[in-house]
Amino acid sequence: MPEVEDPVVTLVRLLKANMRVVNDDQSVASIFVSREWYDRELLKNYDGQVTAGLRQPSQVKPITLDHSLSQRILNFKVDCWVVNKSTLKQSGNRTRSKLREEILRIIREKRTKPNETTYDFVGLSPTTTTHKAYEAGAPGSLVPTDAGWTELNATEYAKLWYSDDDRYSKSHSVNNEYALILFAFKLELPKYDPHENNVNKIVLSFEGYGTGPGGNGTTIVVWNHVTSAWENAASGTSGADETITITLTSNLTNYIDMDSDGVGYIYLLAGTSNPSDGATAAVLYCDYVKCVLTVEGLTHVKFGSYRDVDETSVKPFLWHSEFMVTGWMFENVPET
Ligand SMILES: [Ca+2]
Repeated sequence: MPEVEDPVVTLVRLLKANMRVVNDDQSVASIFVSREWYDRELLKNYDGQVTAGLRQPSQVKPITLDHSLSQRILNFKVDCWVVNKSTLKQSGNRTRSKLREEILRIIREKRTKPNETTYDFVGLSPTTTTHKAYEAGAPGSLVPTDAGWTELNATEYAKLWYSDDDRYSKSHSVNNEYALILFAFKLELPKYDPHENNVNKIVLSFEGYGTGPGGNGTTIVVWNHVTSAWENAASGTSGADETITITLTSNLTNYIDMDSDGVGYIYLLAGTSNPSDGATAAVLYCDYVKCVLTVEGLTHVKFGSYRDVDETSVKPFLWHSEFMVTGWMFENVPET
């Protein structure tokens, strides 16, 4: 059974993963999202800071007569801060307005899935240090650490950013060998609270298709680092875009490979279902790929009140808004 994740960790991840504040010059504002507390030093390097914590009483409410099923109601406080400074692309007050709207948007849009995080390749390139993509041609599946993998270049990465029918393709024409793509998803983990044990569902989706002399088809598999094997194969037989999905709900830690720094990786391998015959190539096309993780615990969030609490008696001005956010989770606890 997965462990219940600290709800503050879940809320911080939700805000962090979805935060998109765009400056007036179209650049993306740098927003630091963390647990409490506010750190004025941090604002020298960031355009804004957002914190979340449980600073009000929370409660456990029985749902059934015997109290076995209960609802835990969590009263969060979320704060955002911006200071006026010369490096801001717009006034501090304007950045704060955008940040306030962004927090309102995220909580409302994700109200029934605050515990779900989508990892995809949007904006990534060989120079980024999150998820990675590699290609190879081989007689069978290669392990994630195989020396035969070549990382995609920047142009190729960009083709994975969106589901937009702009596809990366790997063509391979060695007899009896397959075209392969490896995706390494790097999970967002809080430094002191790795959530490997909190994950209760992993859904991997590959959008694309494969062709070969023996017919169309794509096969995807996920890496089990305990058995050192590719498992849970799913496949499609289309010669045009289709989405192939692997859904995992048990033994999940076997598929989250933690490195020595406590960072978790999930590896997905996609390949043509048929090899090349040496004359006609096996070609694998990928339009978009994603990994969706769900954690145990917080399942709903909604807004209470919010207000601005600026500090204009100090220089530089500190633009500050605070939000009351209610979250809840359901728990089934047997009597002992
Ligand atoms: Ca694409």
